[in-house]
Amino acid sequence: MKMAVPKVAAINDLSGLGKCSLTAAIPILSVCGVQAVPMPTAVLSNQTAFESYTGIDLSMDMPMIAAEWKKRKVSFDGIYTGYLSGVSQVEWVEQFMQEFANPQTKIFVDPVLGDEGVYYRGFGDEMCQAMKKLCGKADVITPNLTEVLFLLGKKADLKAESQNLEQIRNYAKQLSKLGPKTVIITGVSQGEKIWNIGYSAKEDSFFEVSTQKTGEGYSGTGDILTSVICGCMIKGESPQKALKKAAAFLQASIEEAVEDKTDPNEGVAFEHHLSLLFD
Ligand code: PXL
Repeated sequence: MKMAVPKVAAINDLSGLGKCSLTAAIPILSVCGVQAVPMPTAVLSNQTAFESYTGIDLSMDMPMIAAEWKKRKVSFDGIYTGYLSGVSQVEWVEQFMQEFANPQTKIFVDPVLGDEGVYYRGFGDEMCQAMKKLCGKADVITPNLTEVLFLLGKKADLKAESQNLEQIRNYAKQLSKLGPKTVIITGVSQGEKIWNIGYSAKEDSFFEVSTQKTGEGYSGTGDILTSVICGCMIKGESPQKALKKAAAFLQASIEEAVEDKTDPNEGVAFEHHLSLLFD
């Protein structure tokens, strides 16, 4: 008999255009054989890097959704958080974890704060401090290098920092001291390569995957990477194997977007490569 379909609460925004957050998480978790139970934090016309957007914040609705889930006695195999709209949502998510996580629940926090050395629109130091606390509740965190530097209170000088992989390994280890057993620093650009650098606190060991750099930065690539890692680890795969699969899937999707000359704000062609992840 097949094992029951595991459930993951996916706490993230729903953006119409940009193939990020929930529009990446839901199909990827499904193809991994995991049920995404979405808790939308906001509904947006498109992700915020386009020249304009419109959105509705769902902070007022999230507690009501959670209350209904409570009535249904839902049990989650995983809780996966991504883009949160502000400090109060981060604090609410902490409470949600307290209420819905059991000892078996794996918690994935993608501490979405910024990229390319700068904060995303509307975020700053206060959001960073809240996110740092949330990372303390996680089993796995997947910051990009900008987020690593913000979380460690360092100047986000990406050009200088991305050159020193030994230093980045050290940062991964430092971040694990906040609480997470696994830290994966994603998308470190160095010359012709993109590095993803993992650290496992339990084994005190590092694991890394590098891919060939193609094209510029595309929307949603971090969300795609974390979603694959989440889906694979919920199915019992090791962080090492999950990262390998995620990087290969992402590379294939990016290569197609480059070939198609896709607007980076639109995201990558992951739909054509989902078979790489088939459960
Ligand atoms: O991919 C991260 C992300 C998620 N959600 C929204 C965003 C972004 C990055 O810009 O704007 C709404």
